[in-house]
Amino acid sequence: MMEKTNFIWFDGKMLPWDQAQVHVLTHALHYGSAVFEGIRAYACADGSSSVFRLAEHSTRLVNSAKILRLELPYTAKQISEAVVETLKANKLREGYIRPLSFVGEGEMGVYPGTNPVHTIIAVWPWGAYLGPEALEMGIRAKTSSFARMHVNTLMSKAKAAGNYVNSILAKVEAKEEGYDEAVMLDTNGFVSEASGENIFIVRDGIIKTTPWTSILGGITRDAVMTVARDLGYRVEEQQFTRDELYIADEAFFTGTAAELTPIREVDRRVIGAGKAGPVTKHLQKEFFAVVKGENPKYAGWSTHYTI
Ligand code: PPE
Repeated sequence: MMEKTNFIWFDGKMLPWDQAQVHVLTHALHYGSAVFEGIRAYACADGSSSVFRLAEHSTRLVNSAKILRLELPYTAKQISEAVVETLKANKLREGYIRPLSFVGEGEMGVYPGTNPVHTIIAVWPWGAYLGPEALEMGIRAKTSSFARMHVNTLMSKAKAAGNYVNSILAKVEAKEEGYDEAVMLDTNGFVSEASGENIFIVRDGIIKTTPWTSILGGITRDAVMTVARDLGYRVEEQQFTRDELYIADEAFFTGTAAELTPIREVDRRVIGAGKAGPVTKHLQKEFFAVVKGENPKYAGWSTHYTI
């Protein structure tokens, strides 16, 4: 069970957690007509907290709504302000933030018509997404029998609720077969992303990640590419196949929830040495320093608040 906090921001009001409810005929519940974000706040050494790349997450929410033609009555700046307000109201120093904008009740039927669009922001403590040992030991992944959506099937650049049925299919299959996560291929057969993470490989010192095609444009992906390039690594956004993944020296997932999680095995092929490799470890160390606001070079990525 998730750990509850006290308040959920609901259309501009701070409601007690248990009162933030909707009707069963909410359009989004039937048709997946919602867009959301996942953001993390980290406790910093100086006693403050830092929300990682808040502006980019709020902008992506606004863009997701635009792609779905949802009328969002807030600007990215207003969403960012509401996020900080919700963290403060809950006195949460560190945790996960989930803004969600969804089509409410009114008309039934696929066409959302003039149904109202509601927005909520919930926050709660959330530890390592793929288990406490994953960040250290790496995880075991399986190539999914489900392909990631074709670029004209669902809009992968929108973080839309409906897109996640594809993720659920892949994740459930992987877990039931004893793996931690699913690696999904695109409809051309190239590696796309995981159910809730982007994917990177390292081979002969070169870092490679999927181009911005069938994937969600991960904000962690962007941060890791930037930090890696600044550290002097060569980073390429290029298609690669599952067998290139099998013979990679290192592989890892990135995501707000998963952070930077090493992959130690794919389809029963051990990746590299079967544990976090040197490049992965280096990037992981830098990444955690950056998200905790410890690297002044990336101060612009931190929105600080104090409880
Ligand atoms: N791809 C997918 C499909 C995805 O859901 C995420 C985030 C990413 C890539 C990485 O994006 P970013 O967080 O901007 O680096 N997945 C979110 C939801 C996970 C969940 O189970 O819920 C997340 O990590 O917050």
